[in-house]
Amino acid sequence: MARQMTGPASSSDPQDAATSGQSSGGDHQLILAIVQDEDAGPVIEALTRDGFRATRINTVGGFLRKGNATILVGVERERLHRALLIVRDNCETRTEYFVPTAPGEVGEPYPLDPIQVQVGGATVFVLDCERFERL
Ligand code: 2BA
Repeated sequence: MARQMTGPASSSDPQDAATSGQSSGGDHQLILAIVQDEDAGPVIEALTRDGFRATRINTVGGFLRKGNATILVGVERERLHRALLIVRDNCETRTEYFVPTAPGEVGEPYPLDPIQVQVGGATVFVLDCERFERL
């Protein structure tokens, strides 16, 4: 049976709500924060210390092709601001270099001058959570 973590039961599926009364809907949001590898540990630690639950997924940035981390945090709407502050306070801006390449006349592409890019603090998406359950 589904366990409700917080808040009143309010499912988007009336049948589910009637049978279990255990799902919770529009009072939650999902933070999807893409952070640099070095910052992921401190962000997760600070979030959990403050009572948030978080999941880290190891990801790779499309531009630099360098490992980063995507952190998922399901939060009650009234705690969203606090969670975002924690993410912000634990992420740094760093300088990285991207080496573009040009096609070679024969065989391998050859490297051009490195381009400097500023990475981070964090890239954050906040999504309304239609439904949230712990089963
Ligand atoms: P990457 O795609 O590896 O991008 C690393 C950094 O390279 C970016 O830092 C930005 O400064 C630069 N960059 C990215 N795409 C570029 C482009 N087309 N032209 C010139 N410079 C470019 P951030 O903006 O801080 O992004 C850090 C990481 O966050 C990204 O790693 C990517 O994994 C993610 N990200 C950023 N914006 C996103 C978006 N709109 N959708 C999905 N993921 C995103």
